[in-house]
Amino acid sequence: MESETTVVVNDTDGDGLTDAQEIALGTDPYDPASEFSVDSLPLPTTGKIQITWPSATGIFYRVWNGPDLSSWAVVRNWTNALTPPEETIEFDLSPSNGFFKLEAEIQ
Ligand SMILES: [Ca+2]
Repeated sequence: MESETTVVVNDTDGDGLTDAQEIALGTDPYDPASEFSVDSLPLPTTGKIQITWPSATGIFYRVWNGPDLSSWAVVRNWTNALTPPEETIEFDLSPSNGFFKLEAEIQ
């Protein structure tokens, strides 16, 4: 059994996040393919783009959007995980929605 200190500092799967960070984010600390990342999927028939990321209860998320990598605007302010283990939101597909970034915070 791992001690709390071991969980806090170990990166068992070697993906750059500690086991404690992965447990908090809802990813698997033993699987390097289980990562905190954002997937986007254009939905041509609806004219929208779907943004999906892994989520966990107790974690708050904020979503940003911008036409380039230097101009950002908040499109969803800090919100607790609504549908863990995954969150999905949709936006209109337009040139001004070129890039998205996601922040996660344990509060
Ligand atoms: Ca890890």
